[in-house]
Amino acid sequence: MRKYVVDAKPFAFDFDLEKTALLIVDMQRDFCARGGFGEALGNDVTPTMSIIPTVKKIVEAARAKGMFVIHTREGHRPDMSDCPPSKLRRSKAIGEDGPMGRILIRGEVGHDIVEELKPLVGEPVIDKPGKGSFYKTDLELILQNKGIESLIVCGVTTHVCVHTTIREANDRGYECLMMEDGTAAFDPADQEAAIRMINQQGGIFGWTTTSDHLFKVLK
Ligand code: TIU
Repeated sequence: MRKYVVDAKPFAFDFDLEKTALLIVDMQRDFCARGGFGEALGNDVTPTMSIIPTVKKIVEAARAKGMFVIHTREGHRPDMSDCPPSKLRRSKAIGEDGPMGRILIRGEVGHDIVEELKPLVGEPVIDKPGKGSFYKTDLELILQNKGIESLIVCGVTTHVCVHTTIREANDRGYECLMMEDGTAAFDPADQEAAIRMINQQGGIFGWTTTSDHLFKVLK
């Protein structure tokens, strides 16, 4: 048992390091670089690119403490047989050719995680077809096998894949701490709203904090 307590909203978040995983959601070029899915949807990717150094510091602090680290990637098979027609109707760019290869397709440069946050050997990478990290993946099995009870969550975008993942995790009994400066939405208004939606009502979906508070305890 290695207990830590982080200053957080709406109140302090305590976790056992041995039962906690750092979950890094979709830090892919398709969301955090120019010419990817994010831009194809009409967004400015400056906010998602700008958190890369902070997420890097968070993952390095977690690794230094021996915390379990998991990465996710949103995307589809090259034949797109796992892409619901309903998703494609509203996100027509999926599968189209872009400057980083076919958009949101596994194996393409744009689909992969940004160089700065490259997973290390032994860190699972969960390929997911949807916004949530639990839907049609083996994430829950991996967490159960590792005895994980709490998740520290970083990644993009806060209001879409990070939120969906935290909501899925809540219903499965996991306690989630979302990193305010280790997550980003394309629009700062969505970022602000997404943070509030997690920690409101006594922590309806969990806790939020900033990296300075986390580094105070993971030093
Ligand atoms: N569109 C948007 O904000 N996000 C996504 O489509 N996927 C993720 O958040 N990863």
